[in-house]
Formats: sequence, C-alpha cells, structure tokens
Amino acid sequence: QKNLSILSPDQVELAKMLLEMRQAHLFEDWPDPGVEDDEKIAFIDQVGLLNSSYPGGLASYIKTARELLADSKAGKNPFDGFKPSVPSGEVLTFGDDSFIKYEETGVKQVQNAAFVLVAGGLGERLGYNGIKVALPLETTTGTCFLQHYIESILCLSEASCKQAQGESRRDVPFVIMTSDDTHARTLQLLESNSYFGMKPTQVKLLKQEKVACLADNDARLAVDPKNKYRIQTKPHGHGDVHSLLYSSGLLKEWKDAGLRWVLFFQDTNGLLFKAIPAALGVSATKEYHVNSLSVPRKAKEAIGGITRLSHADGREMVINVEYNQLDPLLRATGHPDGDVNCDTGYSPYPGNINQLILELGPYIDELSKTGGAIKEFVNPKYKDATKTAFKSSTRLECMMQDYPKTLPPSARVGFTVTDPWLAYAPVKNNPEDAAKVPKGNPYHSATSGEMAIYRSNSMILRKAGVKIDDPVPGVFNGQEVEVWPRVVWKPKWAVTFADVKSKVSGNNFVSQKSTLVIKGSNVTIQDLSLDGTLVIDSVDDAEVKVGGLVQNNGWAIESIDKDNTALPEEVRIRGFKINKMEQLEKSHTEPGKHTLNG
Ligand code: UGB
Repeated sequence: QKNLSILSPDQVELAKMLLEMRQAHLFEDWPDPGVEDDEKIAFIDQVGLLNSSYPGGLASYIKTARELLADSKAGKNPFDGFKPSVPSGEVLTFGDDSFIKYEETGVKQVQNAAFVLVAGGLGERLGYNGIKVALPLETTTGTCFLQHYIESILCLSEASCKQAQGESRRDVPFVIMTSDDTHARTLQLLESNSYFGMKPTQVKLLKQEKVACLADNDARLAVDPKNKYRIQTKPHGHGDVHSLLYSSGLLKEWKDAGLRWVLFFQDTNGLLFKAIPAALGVSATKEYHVNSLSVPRKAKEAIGGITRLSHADGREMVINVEYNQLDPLLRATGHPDGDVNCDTGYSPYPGNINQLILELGPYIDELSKTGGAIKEFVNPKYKDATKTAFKSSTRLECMMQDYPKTLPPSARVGFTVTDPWLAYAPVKNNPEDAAKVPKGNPYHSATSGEMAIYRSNSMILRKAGVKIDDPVPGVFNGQEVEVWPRVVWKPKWAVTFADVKSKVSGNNFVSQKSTLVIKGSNVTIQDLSLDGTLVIDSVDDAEVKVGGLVQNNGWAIESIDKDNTALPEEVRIRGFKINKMEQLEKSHTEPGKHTLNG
C-alpha cells in the first residue's frame, strides 16, 4: 500500500488488479518507498507488458489459469464426450492430373496470399545453438531454410503474376513471428543477406512475448528465484501468432489490399513449398475457410493426428489431436489397440504438419470475436499424486492449429493429404533422440531432413521421366537412411511440377553417386547422362541447354563423428559431410543461348 505513492496512476491500476486477483505475495517483501524504487517501477513495467500482450489482459490469464489448473487437478479429460473418427479430406497424388490442376489453380492464388512463418521456438529438442531458420536445409549448396522460404515465395509470386496477365502486381507479404530467443538473430540474418532478395518492406517481424509462470493451483504468479522484482516467464506457444496478426492490424491491411489467403508454416520443413501451390489450389477450389496440409502419419510418430471429433450433444470438429493424446483417446473410445498403423502401413489419422491455409475474410470475422485468443492448455508437472504442488512453475500454452476449436459448425474446415515423401521433413530432434525413434518411423533430424530433400527431388525428376538410380542405404549418427542422388534446384528453376516438366525432355539419366545442382532459371535438361557432379548456373536472361555425358569423380557423402568438435555444429548434427572431389561447374553470365554438351 505504501509503495503505491511511487507509481503513476496507470501503474497503480495494474498493482490494484494484481491485488484483486489474489497476487499480494508479489509485493510481500517490498521495502518502504525510497528503497529500490527503480526495481519496483521495472517490476510494474513488466506487469504492464504481460498485461498488454495477452488478449484480455493478465486478469483474464489468471482466471483461465485457475480454471485449467482445477480441471487438470481433477483429471478432467479434454475430450470428454467426444468420439474420434477418421475424417475425409482431399488426397493428392503428386504429378497426377488432379494434382497438376490444383497446382495451377494454387499458383494463380499466390498473388492473393500472405505467408506467415512461426519461428519463435528455440528448438530445444534439436539442441542447436543458433536459430533454426539459419540452418542449411541441405549441405550440397548450404542454402539456409530462411533463404529457401523467401526465394520460394518470390518465385511463386512471380509465377502467379505471369499467370494473372494484365492484373496489377503486388509484393506478397511475408511475416515472421519471432520471440526474445530468436528476434535479433533473425533480423540480423535478413539484414546481412539483403533479405535474400525480398524487399525489406515486404517482410514484417512480429515478436511474441512470453507469459507469466504459475507457482501453484491457485495461479499465483511465480517470482523469479533470482530477482524478487521479476515475474518468471516462459513461451506461450505458436498459437500466439493469431493474436499478434490481429493486434498488429496486418489482417485488416491485407483485407483492404484485396488479399484472400493467409498461409502459416514452421521453421524447418525444407519440403513444404513442394505442396503449397496444390494445397492452395484445394483451398480455392473447395472454398475451405481452414485447410490443413497433412501427410500420412506413422502410428506413434511425434506429430499430431487430424481427427474428426463428434460429441454426443451434436458438436463436431476436424482438429489436430496431439500425438500424446491420440493413443489414450482411442483406447478410451472403443479402440483397444490405440494408435496403430492400418494396412497401408500408416495410421488412419493423417499427420498434422502445422501448415495451415486460412481464408482471410472468415479469419478476420472470427478474430474480431476472439481477439485472436486460442484455446489454451496447461501441463503442470506435479510433485506427487495429491496434485497439490508443482515440481517447477508452469504456464498456459496454446497451439496455432487449435484455431478451429472456436469456429461455428458452419465453418468449412478441411484438410489435404499429400504423398509421404513430398511435403514434410522437419529438423527437430538431436542425434541421440533421433537414433531412439522406433524403427520405420521418421527421425525428424538434420540427417533425415537433408536426405528427404534429395529423395523428394529425385522422385519428382523420376515423375518427369528422368531415369534415376535407386538409393543406397546409409547410417549416419545411428540413423538408417536412404541415400539418393543429391539433386537440388533453386526455386527460380522450378516451383511447380509443371515447371519441372517443361524443363526436362528426352532421355535423361542420373546415377546414384551423382550430384545435380541447378541454379539458373532458364536451364533445360535434354538427353543428359550424369555420373558425377554437375553444377549449372546462369543469369536470368540466358537460355542454357544441358545434355550429353557428364562423368567425373563427383561429390561423396562421408560419415563424420558427431562428437568431433573441430567440425561446425550444423555438420555434426547430420553425421556426414560432403567431400567435393570433382565436378563440372558452369556459370553463364551472358544473356543469350548456350549449350552445355558433356
Ligand atoms: N514456435 C513459435 O513460434 N513459438 C513458440 O512459442 C513455440 C514454437 P515445434 P511442436 O508439425 O512438426 C507441433 O516445437 O509445437 C514455432 C505440433 O504440436 O517444432 O512441438 C517453432 O519455431 C505437432 O502436432 O513443434 O509440435 C516452430 O516453427 C506437430 O504438428 C513451430 O512453432 C509438429 O508441430 C513448431 O514448434 C509438426
């Protein structure tokens, strides 16, 4: 009470709110006015930030926390009364007629889309010291995730412009959600690389704030053990992206500019853009308000399952059920075997990959009601079975894919499943944890992430008629993987299957030991036989025809010891490096027609 005199009227209101919310313990050890006043003001400033960055303010946070903590203590099942079943969605088969049609439709829509990358997570499971978007998605070229994402967006937007001839061109907006853990390094990566070719005005960084930690079941805010003038905070989860987009005013800006779609994606999925155009085509064709891109999921794989939940009272929703909840939910509802593969070799529940496509109009309508607040959950680790005390403080969390939970039944919520090799290969697990993944399930590691790029590109070239050798098995960092030829191309060479098909003709062959890197946009491959390494680059207005026999020692994949600290961390987490022995490397810097005949 005495200390109120040192606060401004707004700060007094915040302090009173805390007292009303039974948070008096926060002020318990405060000395008299005149002692440590700056620290007290800093404390109230932090309270102000926590209050303003949460939809509904801190009082609402504490109230929700009390309810969720009571439910957790009572062991309440969040799916009480709901029965799971396998939902039906659009199933895409890469390269068939319907895929190509959806791709074409999707590319047209890119000019009406905004892209949102959630990159606030530090990737504790990966144990990498840098930000994840700075990691190379493959080490053949060393391109980092952020560069690949930006170039893909730019090229898709370019392709979209070309298709929509005559219509005015616009710079597709790109938002990156960062956090205190990633913000400065993400900005620095962009600035030191000239935004990888994007206009800086196209890119907006929105920083998510952490939320207050909770010390007990009464939702008393946890004080930092090292500083009594600081409330402990932890990340709130990627669900924050919705309230941030809403409160930043960007959604309204986009709507006024005539945009129609918002696409969300995560930090380390190097395959994603191979399926984006087709998935956007599905959204446009089916007029989905929410379209969740998903992949066939192995039972018990550490990704959520897209599930239809039907309640006895008539409520229905198609929603992600997290992998740790899916098995108990199935067992409790008449599926005694729980989460198991069916005869396809996959779980019948498609895997959630957090690639969401939302239609902007209905999205804004919903957020005008909710302010972007997403249904939260709490996951306290209790000291014992009485559930009266926590091992360490907890906090509320939210996930972006829970957005549909508040939607009315009339909302058009769908999903699109792609081939298992096409769209998902995240880099999340450190080598030790990846090596423990059950045999046959994806590792989700830097090793498997890179190998998946080569596999996917090789498969796409095969679909375009190129003869490609089968892969050979390899073991790196204790993980068994398939080693395909290292085929890599820049988005400006191809962003759709139609692009690939239009640039490949005749009888082409790539041997297993080969590396093919295509950097130039107008490079056509005709009657090429590659047994070694070929790297081909050109300026945009050059036309380069590549063919003939190219044979050299090439680049080899060599195992390395993950504990060899002389090697950079991004190499060690893969368990291999590329030994560049011999290559044919050609860069055409002059416009005009060129032929490379090996
Ligand atoms: N992220 C943020 O931007 N802020 C945060 O506070 C936290 C994360 P994780 P997660 O698709 O692979 C999800 O940690 O949440 C970003 C689904 O729940 O890699 O454990 C972060 O930077 C799961 O169902 O994943 O698991 C990253 O870009 C499954 O779909 C993204 O959010 C799984 O993702 C995801 O964060 C998946």
